[in-house]
Amino acid sequence: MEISIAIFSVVLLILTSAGHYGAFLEDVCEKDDVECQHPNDSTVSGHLQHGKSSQKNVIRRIRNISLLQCIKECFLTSACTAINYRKNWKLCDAVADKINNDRDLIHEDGCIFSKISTWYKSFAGVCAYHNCATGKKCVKNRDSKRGFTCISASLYPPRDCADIPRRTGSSVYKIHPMPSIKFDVYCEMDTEEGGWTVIQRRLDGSTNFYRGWTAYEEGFGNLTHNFWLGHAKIHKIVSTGNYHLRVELEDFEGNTAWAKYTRFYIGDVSTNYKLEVSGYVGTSTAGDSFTYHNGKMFSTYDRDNDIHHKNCAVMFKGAWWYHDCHNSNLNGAYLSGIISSYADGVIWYKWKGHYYSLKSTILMIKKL
Ligand SMILES: [Ca+2]
Repeated sequence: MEISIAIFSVVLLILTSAGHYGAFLEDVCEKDDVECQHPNDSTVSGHLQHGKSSQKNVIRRIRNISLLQCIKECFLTSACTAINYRKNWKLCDAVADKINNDRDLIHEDGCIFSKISTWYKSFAGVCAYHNCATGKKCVKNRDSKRGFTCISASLYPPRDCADIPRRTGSSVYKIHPMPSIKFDVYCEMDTEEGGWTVIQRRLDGSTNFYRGWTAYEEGFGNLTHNFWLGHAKIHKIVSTGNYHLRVELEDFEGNTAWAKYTRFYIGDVSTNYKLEVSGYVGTSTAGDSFTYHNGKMFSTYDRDNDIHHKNCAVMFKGAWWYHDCHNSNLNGAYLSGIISSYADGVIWYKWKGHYYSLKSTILMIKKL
């Protein structure tokens, strides 16, 4: 018995050490994941400082790129001197500060800091010695004498509110969820570190929310006041990554509450804009009145996609991802406080019950 275990161990040892090391790295590491490949890849020169970041003067934030792409983006961006790279989020900061002393860096678990001066310039190709003005980006251009041209910041535009610097404040901004698609949204920069894209807001009863399918699809209202952004736009935004949802509520006595979900997604028109919501955050103060609607299609008075034998949108004077029928009805009739009718106002059941119509609501989303 002991002999067979010994033989087995020897075979195992041979199998695991027989020259498979290189193949192992290739299997595990993504092609351009320099941190993973390092130090076996002799073409890489950069110095990586693990667990560090610079919080000063972040000039660009780029999502969903590799560490090597992040270094390259820094070379292409005028005034960039270093990067912060958060591997878990594939999040790249281009930093413009001169970091003379490593004591200027702060400790941040999971973040990699790297000075651009420790990398081969040739890595950036023809853009290695660009002289683009601040705020511009160098791009390869074979037709140009220099081999490159400088493009303005508007040509590498924000994909959502999280790409817009917080210091610019809450306001309406144009975002570009996909290269060929752009539209205006309201960005909330003051709540929970900012960067939130608002998809619904109700502040008073001056806007009618009892509208049909097409209105909810296209959106309505005024982005600086009461509005529904529109399913088509919401779908395009949430299709670009994983999104959080934050719900802000206020009653007529000045009390506020919020609820947060770590995943929010709506499908396209072929799914009737089916809702996917999960990950209710336990520290939320409003209670969970939305998970009930997970997996449900959207319904309006002229499009009944709920399982109730009647039309929930008509019964509760709203438009929502009704089931049988609702735990929340934030597009319901604006009825101002305590109501005698059943659940047809602006309702968040777990906070104020079925007989209280809220004063204000905000639904906003942010990419992870
Ligand atoms: Ca029905």
